[in-house]
Amino acid sequence: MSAHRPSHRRRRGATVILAATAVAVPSAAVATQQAPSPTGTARQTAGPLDDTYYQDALGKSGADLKAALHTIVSEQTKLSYDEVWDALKTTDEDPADPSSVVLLYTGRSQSKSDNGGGADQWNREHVWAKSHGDFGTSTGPGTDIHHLRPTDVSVNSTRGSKDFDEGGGEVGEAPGNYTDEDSFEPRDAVKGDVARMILYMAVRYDGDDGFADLEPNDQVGNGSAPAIGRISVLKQWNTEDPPDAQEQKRNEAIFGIQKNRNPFIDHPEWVDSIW
Ligand SMILES: [Ca+2]
Ligand SMILES: [Ca+2]
Repeated sequence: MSAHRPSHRRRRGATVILAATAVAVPSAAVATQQAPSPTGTARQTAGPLDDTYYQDALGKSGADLKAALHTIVSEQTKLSYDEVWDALKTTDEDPADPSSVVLLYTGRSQSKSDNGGGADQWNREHVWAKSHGDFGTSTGPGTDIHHLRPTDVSVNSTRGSKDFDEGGGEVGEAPGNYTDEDSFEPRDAVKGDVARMILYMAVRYDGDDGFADLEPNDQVGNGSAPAIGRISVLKQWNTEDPPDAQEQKRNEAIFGIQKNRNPFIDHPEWVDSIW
């Protein structure tokens, strides 16, 4: 056993004592403890791993927060495109049926083994369309499972590389999803998930690792530019569809595989702090 093991920055024992004390103190004192911090606008809610994984990001806002998160999430294990198949079978497993995955846009539960190129099989959708920044499927953004999801092959094809915005005609094969010539609107239950995946990609990829600097903007029709729109709509979706238990569970599963997290699932309020 090492004699010089560094002490943890936060003492687990102290946290436990504080929690026990809070139960006993009068409610007025609790209210005082929970008053907003004087630093103001960046309202911070408690999230998992605040004392460890996120300790260098806490208390920051705007560009400083984005830079801190970039450093944190860039430390990761990277998968090959082939390894993505098996990873998605874990991260997107149907909680009601361990032999199936749940498809992103249709919400359909489908056998894990029914993947491939057939029109109604499932394949690997790049929510940040890979042509936006032209990163392909070599190890990097194209194999980052934070934004890779099982989807119906032909629905994936209908989404294509369109930017995200509201409006259009309903997608026949995927009710609740809408599309027109230049944009795609996912169903309500995954709107926030899509927003948080896109914004994770913007924070993770800053042009310092051989791939383009991915950033959102407020337009559609971005083509092959390393941009996805529209940020004003994504921000709205992040608010309307907050992270649920399933999305949080997926983030934990990815943390086990890639060893990095999507900060906006843990702290959705950071979206408005940065953008
Ligand atoms: Ca959701
Ligand atoms: Ca970026």
